[in-house]
Amino acid sequence: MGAEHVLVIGLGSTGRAVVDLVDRMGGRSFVTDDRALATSGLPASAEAVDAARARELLAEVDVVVPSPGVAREHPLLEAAVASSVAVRSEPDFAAAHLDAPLVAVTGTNGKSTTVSLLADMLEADGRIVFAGGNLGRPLSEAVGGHWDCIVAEISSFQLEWSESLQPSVAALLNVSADHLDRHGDMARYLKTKLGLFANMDDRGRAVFGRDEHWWPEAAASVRARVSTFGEGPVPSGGEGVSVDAERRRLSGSGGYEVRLPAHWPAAPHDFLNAAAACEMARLLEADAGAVESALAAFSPLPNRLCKVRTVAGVAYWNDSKATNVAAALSSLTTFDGDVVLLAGGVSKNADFRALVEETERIKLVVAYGQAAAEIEAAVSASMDVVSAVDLAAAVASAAASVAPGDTVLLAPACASFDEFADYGERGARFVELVEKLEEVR
Ligand code: UMA
Repeated sequence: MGAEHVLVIGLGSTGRAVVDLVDRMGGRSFVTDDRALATSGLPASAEAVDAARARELLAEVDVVVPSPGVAREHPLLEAAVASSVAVRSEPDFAAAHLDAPLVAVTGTNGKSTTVSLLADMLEADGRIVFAGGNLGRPLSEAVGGHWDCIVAEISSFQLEWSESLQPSVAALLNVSADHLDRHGDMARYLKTKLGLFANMDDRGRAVFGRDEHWWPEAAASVRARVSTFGEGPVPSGGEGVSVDAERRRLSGSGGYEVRLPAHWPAAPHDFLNAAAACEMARLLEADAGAVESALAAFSPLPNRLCKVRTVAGVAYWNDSKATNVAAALSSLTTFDGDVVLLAGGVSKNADFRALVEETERIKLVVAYGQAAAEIEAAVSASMDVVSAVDLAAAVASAAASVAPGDTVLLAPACASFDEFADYGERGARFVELVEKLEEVR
């Protein structure tokens, strides 16, 4: 790269990684944020600027890199587009400087677990792997390292300004209603996700969730060779892997057989995440024994359906990462019944009526936070609902309504921003509240 001049919008983990990369490349960056900037730790080549100066800089910079949380309607982005300044997502910007093969995973749910699993599988196979992207470490941090493979979780936000990503293997796991406040409707959301495959040719490998209705159409629209993962058998003439939940096995094309460990969690999405990672590992020619040992050693990521503790015969589970309705439903299927569901936060234009599918399992919904009234209106005709002002009140309300044998599940089906910085902070607060419960009972 020449000495590029870059305007970065947002100084979160993405913005910081970009200004550091520009610095390493000998370029100059300008960074602006709609909140008061904490600029400590910025390299000397980076300058914090206000919105007015950022707008003037559009005439000077080579490229604008927005943080993923910045919506398309942001005035600076609209101005950049109007003045034909190049806008690139951070993964695009970073990938242009990466020389290791890129394996990219997108989808509504299960991305982080699948990426972490795949990275573990490839490491068990002896490869040096950078695992990051939406998972936490921006791809810019991988530039300059010596990697055999980059495994990246790519969100729909990161695909919005992506034009040149060219993964050697890419997976779209599943698509269900999420982030519709940002993408408008399901068709646009799916189209954004499929953008991940746009630059792949027939040397690339595309992996799709076979139990998803859109996959045949998606398969027909990409140039990469397609394989699939899912619960039923691999379609004849096709390639992929199937889950045999009964025998706890994954059976892949070409006799690629992998046993799932006895402690592997039994929810359908857990098997599917393992199958997706296994199929990508198979395509990357990882040894099946290495895949098996990585599965045996894997422990679930924090805030993804973890049991916090049992208080007075009631089990409390934290699935703070269930930030949309499909993830909450998937979480619910893990339990046999008598679940007190804590759902709430910021709605993403989701249809909460889908929760009614699980009426049999749900004993009570505690709807809390900004979306409480919307959730209550959607489900109250079919099940018992109480509302609470925030998460603390929701936990207190759940604890007052339970009987021994019940399960209290935090699977909010919403974003957390009305009360917390992110789902991690929400999960940590839930754990804290549950830890204190015994004292107040
Ligand atoms: N900001 C503005 N104006 C805006 C929006 C944001 O100035 O209109 C500023 C904020 O004031 C803040 C900064 O931008 O200072 C934050 O940027 P960001 O929201 O893009 O967050 P990052 O810290 O850069 O983290 C992002 C991802 N966040 C989002 O997509 C919202 C992280 O994914 C990701 O781990 C990280 O990049 C590294 O790649 C989180 C996430 O919630 C986990 N992702 C969504 C999801 O998984 O559903 C997509």
